[in-house]
Amino acid sequence: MKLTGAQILMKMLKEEGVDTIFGFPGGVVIDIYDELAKTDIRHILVRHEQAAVHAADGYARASGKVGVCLVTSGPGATNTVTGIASAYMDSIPIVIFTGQVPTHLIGNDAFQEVDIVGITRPCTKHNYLVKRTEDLARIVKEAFIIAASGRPGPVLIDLPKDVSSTAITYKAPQKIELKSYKPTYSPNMNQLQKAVKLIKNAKKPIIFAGGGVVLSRGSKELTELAHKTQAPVTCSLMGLGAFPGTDPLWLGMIGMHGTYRANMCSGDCDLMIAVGVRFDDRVTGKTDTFAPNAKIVHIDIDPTSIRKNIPVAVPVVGDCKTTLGLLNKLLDKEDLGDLKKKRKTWLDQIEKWKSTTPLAYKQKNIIKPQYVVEKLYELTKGNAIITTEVGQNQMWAAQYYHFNKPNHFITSGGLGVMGFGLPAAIGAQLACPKKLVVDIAGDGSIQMNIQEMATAKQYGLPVKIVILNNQYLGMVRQWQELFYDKRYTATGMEHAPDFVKLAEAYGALGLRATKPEEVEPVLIKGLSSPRTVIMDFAVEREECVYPMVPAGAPITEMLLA
Ligand SMILES: Cc1ncc(C[n+]2csc(CCOP(=O)(O)OP(=O)(O)O)c2C)c(N)n1
Repeated sequence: MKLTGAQILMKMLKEEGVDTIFGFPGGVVIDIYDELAKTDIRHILVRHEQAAVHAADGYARASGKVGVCLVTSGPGATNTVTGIASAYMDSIPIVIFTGQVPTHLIGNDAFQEVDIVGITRPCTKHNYLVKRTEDLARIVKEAFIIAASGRPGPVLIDLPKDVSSTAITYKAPQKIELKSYKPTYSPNMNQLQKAVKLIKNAKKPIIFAGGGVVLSRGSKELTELAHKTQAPVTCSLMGLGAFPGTDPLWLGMIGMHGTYRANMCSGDCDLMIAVGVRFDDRVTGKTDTFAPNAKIVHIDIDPTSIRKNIPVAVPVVGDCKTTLGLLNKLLDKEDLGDLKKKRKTWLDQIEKWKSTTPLAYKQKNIIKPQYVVEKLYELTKGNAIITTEVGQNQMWAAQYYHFNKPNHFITSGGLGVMGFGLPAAIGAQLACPKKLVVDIAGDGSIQMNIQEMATAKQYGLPVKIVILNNQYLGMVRQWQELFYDKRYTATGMEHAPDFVKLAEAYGALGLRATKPEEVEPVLIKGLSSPRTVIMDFAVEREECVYPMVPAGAPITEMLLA
């Protein structure tokens, strides 16, 4: 059977079960688009290639499948880089297809040629330049395996035009053998036994969970471990939802904008069971003062992330879900004693921290951003998928919307990309058409990919955008207020569009609240609409996110208000 590269690509995508591709066409991918149109794979035409990757990212996180994008060479390819770097840092499985100039022109500075494989080498899990049509089927298979297995991540495949258009006799690829790539899923049991011993002896344990728990679908096992050991749980930003935010053992988020009690616990605990985390500097603060009294057990599928930033007593390499399951089984065989009694002093101490310094704000005559997020939580009963932009809006979403389930909080954690939330919401909404999907946004960030309103409208996606409009690049302004004597340089955002009119211009619904009493009615109206909606909330301009750990300080030294 003779097939062109483009036809082989479609065959492989179908075999991988791909049903949705986010993309933007161009000259060197016309052959591929022509074949794509003959399949039942849904193509979502975004308005900017960065958004294609964020949308694939949101789709992957909400669905648990691999997200896929397709863009052209040169500018199309370079426009994807921010999205790829974000997915890489957050370990999100996506496969990005970029067009490339014909093989004989590569290296000639041909029209719209860039070395995208070179450019993305440091921010992809793996990438390929396909030089022969004969290699394409195998490479696509490998790419999907690499993206989704072990520690997931983005894989890029660069497709020269002649590779897509040349017809060859198709042979199905042999069984894929990736010789130097063998992720370790099952942990070393001796290491786990050491963890059990530490758990038995601990007086003041905590569990610190991250995005790895969400990615491995290990929430149930994590919750079981916490209940079994009566160890309170904190999460990184990426881990939110891995443990129920309404559980009595929940401490709140840890780190720069973590809760007082979570940060104090990390300073005081004698055992930290860290699962699927990478000890990012936004979590640890000053590393040599992080968890100074604790023995740390670190469970992670990626051996290179263990001991990278923080010394660890017991390293355990393995899939989080599998490892937590085995740990729970080992603990079932142990006599852990009367844990309620054993933990009393520790849990009492935490209760004291919790009640003396809770997250708090006072809603007076100007809308507080925290109030908007809390109302959103109340009205949605925590059932919405929340995406965020980056900045204060992201932190208030993390602090005031309580996540009880995994895969419901989608945020650019590692790279912190403004402009992530709207395209990610589009991806999540396509993955979960029946769910309510809300992008919590800042007025600055939303303007970075606002053009995706057209995409949402084109595909009839009822995504909701909640703009916490402080007319500032708020998070940077906060740093200027606290550490630069209020010199607000380049952070004023007074010259914004009228977001209500902008929504209307895109054919969406626009709503605005300027007074506290308007918050609830606007949310009710916006959330119940079947349309794409922007809700613009004029919030207190100089509100700050607290607690806050100044960059590089120990995380127990927080500014509280
Ligand atoms: C693409 C990009 N550029 C710059 C930054 C730096 N940055 C981080 S937060 C922030 C302010 C965001 O402002 P806004 O979206 O209005 O949200 P707010 O903090 O006011 O909620 C900026 C500029 C970034 N994270 N991403």
